[in-house]
Amino acid sequence: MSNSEEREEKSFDSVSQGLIRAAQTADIELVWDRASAQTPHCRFGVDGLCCRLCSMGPCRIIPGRRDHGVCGATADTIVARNFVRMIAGGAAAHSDHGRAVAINFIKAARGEVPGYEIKDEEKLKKVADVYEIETEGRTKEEIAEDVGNAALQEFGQQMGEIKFISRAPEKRQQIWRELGVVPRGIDREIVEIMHRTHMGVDQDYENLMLQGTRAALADGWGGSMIATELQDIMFGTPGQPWSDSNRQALRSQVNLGVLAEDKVNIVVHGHEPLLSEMIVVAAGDPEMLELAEKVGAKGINLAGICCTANEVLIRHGIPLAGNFLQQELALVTGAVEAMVVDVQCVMESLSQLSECYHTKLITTSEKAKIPGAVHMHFDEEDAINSAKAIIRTAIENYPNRGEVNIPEGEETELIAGFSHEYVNYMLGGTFRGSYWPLNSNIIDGRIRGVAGVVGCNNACVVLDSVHVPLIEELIANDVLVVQTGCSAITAAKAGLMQPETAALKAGPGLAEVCEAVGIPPVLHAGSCVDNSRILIALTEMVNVGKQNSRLSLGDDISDLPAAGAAPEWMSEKAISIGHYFVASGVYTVFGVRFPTTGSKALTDLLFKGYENILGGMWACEPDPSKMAGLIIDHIDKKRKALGIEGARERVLYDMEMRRQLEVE
Ligand code: SF4
Ligand code: MSK
Repeated sequence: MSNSEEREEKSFDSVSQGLIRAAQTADIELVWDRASAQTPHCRFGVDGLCCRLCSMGPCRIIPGRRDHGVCGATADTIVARNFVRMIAGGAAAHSDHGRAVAINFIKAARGEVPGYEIKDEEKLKKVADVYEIETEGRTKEEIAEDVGNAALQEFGQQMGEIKFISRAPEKRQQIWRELGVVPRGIDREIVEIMHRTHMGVDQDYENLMLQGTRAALADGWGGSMIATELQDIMFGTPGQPWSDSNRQALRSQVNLGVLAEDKVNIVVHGHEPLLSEMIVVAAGDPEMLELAEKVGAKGINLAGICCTANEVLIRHGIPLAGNFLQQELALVTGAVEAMVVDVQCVMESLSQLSECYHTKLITTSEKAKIPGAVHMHFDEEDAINSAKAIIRTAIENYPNRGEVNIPEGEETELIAGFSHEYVNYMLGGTFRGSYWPLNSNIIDGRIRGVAGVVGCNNACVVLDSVHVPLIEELIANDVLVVQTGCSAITAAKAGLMQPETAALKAGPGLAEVCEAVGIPPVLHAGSCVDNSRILIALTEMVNVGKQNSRLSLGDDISDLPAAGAAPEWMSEKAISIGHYFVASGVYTVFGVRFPTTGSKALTDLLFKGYENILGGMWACEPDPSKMAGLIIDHIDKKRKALGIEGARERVLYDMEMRRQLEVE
């Protein structure tokens, strides 16, 4: 195989293939080249069997030959410590995001950050209710300040329980309390992992996992949920923004073809929407547009990468340039005047790559600087002017543009913005918004079950090659798919987020429901922190059954015919998300590989034992069709337990079916 064919094999998405070829012609190194240079990966690292927690090590376990580290630590201890440290890393990232949002939220309520406001009063009151904050006779700003303070104090809380735990089904809360894994405070659980995994502390893998579980719950039902809820109140809940007349999902476009040849292209990348929201506002400012015209551009074109992209998509319809592995390819188009990054999932390679093009790589967070990038501090207290300064830098860079290679006409349509509130509204209507039609359609078998398919891309697997076939097979088998993160961007690129997809690719039952309601069979719910929306949606499905026993799907999330997947995961955040889903009672399948293979005892606990303890459990399966099979089998098992099974064959979504669809 030629070098060129090898590189094409790195992407399932043809737009990316073209740009990978362009980079190769220009002799430019990309993520796939570095991945290839790193293989074969160190086996100790892959299996989680390497410990470098003290300077008597690093210690590596070779089963049967070298079973202990210098201190006597076993494979089970070493693998568990590494795994829970991954949870701590992921939970810290999401939660620090949530903290930044909470601080800004308080300032917005006090009127200290011009440009930010309290938009969604309905949601504010709901969240205030959870925090037991008085709302009667108070202004939205007064309520918001109390909500912000209540949320912020949960990061440093030392005792008691974080409040959003009370939103989970009662049975779930009881399981957590009996196990002693209810988070006391968000930061406390993360710090305790770092303490317990220090040399010579917690050396019992099951006990380590209890703390891993508590920290993961502090992420999903804590930091991530705070980020989602407060962002919605400040920026508007997707699909249900601050006005009944404006309830709608947003149409947009996806893939690198959204870059414009005749406009100043600014790509926002990272995770926190505090800055990108202001960039959206400033990009429409007449002063900025006039400036763009002066340098010969026909306007300013915003697009996003990764979860910052998802945030501005679901609230403003800003197009998605691409997912995680496409960040370098955006620069390879030669058409990006500025790539503006905040935190998380930003590759350091962008700095070297930007030297090959005219693109200015602009870091904006004090927490995330990159040598070689231009740092323009984003000051929330002067947000609009900070955003304008960044946009001005991009505009001034437009005349420096050289040859461009935009894959024009290659963008795909999508609709997005399926927050839990919008799904509620779509299913039940304005006056009786409810999940009851969803439960009803599951009970009568039109919808087989629900799967949350989320997570990253990973340079160790062909870009998008696991996400797309998995999702296609799930919907062909009447499984409604809800998505976040880079996986959502992948499905959008494959055209799966268009309402027409239901008739073309979904099974007959799911297609009928989607056509009746007017939704695609694959719903874009937002960014990584918005996985908390899926927790609330699952809880709502349980609650519907409490209101009407004929619509019951059990007493707990673990009773639902539902599952989760991260087919091409790569980050610590994905592990934290996966574990809070498992701890919430969800069967969760990861692709690529799993970082606990060095310990049979720990892997058995996660993959089997947890079913009896937590109701949810992990699985790992790199093959998309086998992964779909695991998810569908699990959904069928839950349907059977609920007494709502019905004979149905699994549709195997093979290449022939895919070819036929393409011909049609
Ligand atoms: Fe080795 Fe134990 Fe030190 Fe880890 S903590 S590096 S296993 S001696
Ligand atoms: S951005 S964590 S690569 S989903 Fe949320 Fe994508 Fe994974 Fe980052």
